[in-house]
Amino acid sequence: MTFKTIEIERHGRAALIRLNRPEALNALNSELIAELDSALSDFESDPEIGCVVLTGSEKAFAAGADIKEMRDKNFAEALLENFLGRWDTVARARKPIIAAVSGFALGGGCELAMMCDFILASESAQFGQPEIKLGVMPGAGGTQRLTRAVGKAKAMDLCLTGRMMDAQEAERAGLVARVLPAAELLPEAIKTSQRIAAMSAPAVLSVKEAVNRAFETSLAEGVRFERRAFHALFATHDQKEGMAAFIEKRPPQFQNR
Ligand code: CO8
Repeated sequence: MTFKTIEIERHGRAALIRLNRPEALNALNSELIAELDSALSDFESDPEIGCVVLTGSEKAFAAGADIKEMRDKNFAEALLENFLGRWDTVARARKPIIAAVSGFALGGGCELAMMCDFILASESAQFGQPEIKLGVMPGAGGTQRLTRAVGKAKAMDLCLTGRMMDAQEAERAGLVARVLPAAELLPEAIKTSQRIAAMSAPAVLSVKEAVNRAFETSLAEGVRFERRAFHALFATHDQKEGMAAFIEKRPPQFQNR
């Protein structure tokens, strides 16, 4: 399938989705969201793909929802067409998604990065929720995911002032997993994605589900959930293979990838 606003590549079992609207700093319009939804849904159901990288350009991961598309919308239109309702494909994906962020990740762009499972950032990355400066507020999870990632003080500071946070601050605050030199960002993101995609898929999906459970439930419930998921993995061939390979000092040959 050919897309107009995104590009896709395959790197073995890792897939790459590159947002590609350079004329608008990758602003997220309906067409881009629909194409992203379509590409991700394909990768979700493709057994040859184990992990996805989502990236933008060197200048911008995404500078937010498309302001030109939004400006004339009224409440009834937004409600009836479920405006931006298709955004959460990224958040609902079962396979891991890594955001590789260079340049601006603002508004909906920052929210999109936060829907991914973790963020690798280049030294040029800038994160922010500048919606307040447009007379609105974050609408795709910004007030919730940012607060969980960086805590109340910094989330309030960013959402109320609309200021940007650079990569170093974002890493210190816990929003970003690792900061890399610009030239290393994409190679490292793809390598990381391939590394995850080489693991046993039931273990990968279970880890993702269990870590996400930490944000939805109490500690005791989360720990119970984790133990059940851990027990369940003993029903897989890959558990036998992974442990045998360790004892026999050889690389594992996982079946369920
Ligand atoms: N929407 C539409 N067009 C944009 C956007 C955007 N968000 N951001 C940049 N562009 C366009 C500019 O209009 C410009 O187009 P043109 O050349 O035709 O004038 C082009 O991209 C280049 O932009 P600039 O000339 O402004 O580039 P600069 O390097 O001078 O500045 C900035 C870069 C600082 C990133 C600046 O472009 C900027 O402030 N952009 C807007 C950032 C913003 O406010 N983002 C939040 C948008 S609202 C939002 O995301 C709400 C999300 C709500 C929910 C989402 C739902 C799911």
